[in-house]
Amino acid sequence: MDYPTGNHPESVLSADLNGDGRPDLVTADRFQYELSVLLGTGGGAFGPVAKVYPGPEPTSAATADFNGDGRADLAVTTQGEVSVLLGNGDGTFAPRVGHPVSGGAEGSAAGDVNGDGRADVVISRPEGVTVLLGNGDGTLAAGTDLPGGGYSRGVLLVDLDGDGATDIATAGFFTGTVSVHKGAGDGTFAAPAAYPRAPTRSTSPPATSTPTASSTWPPPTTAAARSRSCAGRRTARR
Ligand SMILES: [Ca+2]
Ligand SMILES: [Ca+2]
Ligand SMILES: [Ca+2]
Repeated sequence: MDYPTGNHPESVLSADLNGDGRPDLVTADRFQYELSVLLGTGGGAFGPVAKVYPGPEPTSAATADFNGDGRADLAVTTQGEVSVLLGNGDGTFAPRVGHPVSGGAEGSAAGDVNGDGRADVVISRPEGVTVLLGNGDGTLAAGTDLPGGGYSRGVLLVDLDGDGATDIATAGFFTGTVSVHKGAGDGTFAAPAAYPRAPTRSTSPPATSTPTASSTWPPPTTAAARSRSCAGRRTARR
């Protein structure tokens, strides 16, 4: 069963937006500049799609209760901002409130990274991640930028080392690595460690901030590489 969304939905999340106990779906439709909200009707089916404006070029959304009213809210990465849309509890949302961030905003995750019981947001950017602590009233404090991630898109908040503090894991789009920022439990994070530990490719982010033809993978085989390969086979025969 297919349900329509807007153009180029880049991500999807599930939450119970209207409190009926049935999971609902939200897609971030990047080039339609909207979210598609589908309320679950039971049995895995969904009602008509509703559109919500989250700001330009939404790429991802995360859900938490950012103002503590028991209703699910959304944090959406848009062009240079994190938009918070407070849920009305019926599947609709109050108008967005934008929180500027430096650089692009790609992936997003919500959780409590400093243990104050208020939901926070962590987003991935082309050159790192940004932590935006929740104020508990639906607003977010100014972001703290952290290095690492390698043009990450995917970002997770999870306690990876079992110390009770939330850590950050990001997937490096260009580096072929997963980066782990271990959390101290107070909203601060250690310098990132990239895995695998001895990457064969550069861990530096690309010089350009947007994907270009040079990011094509796999790279075209060069004449020099073919020559080396042939030389290796000749050596092996001798
Ligand atoms: Ca629901
Ligand atoms: Ca709420
Ligand atoms: Ca918090």
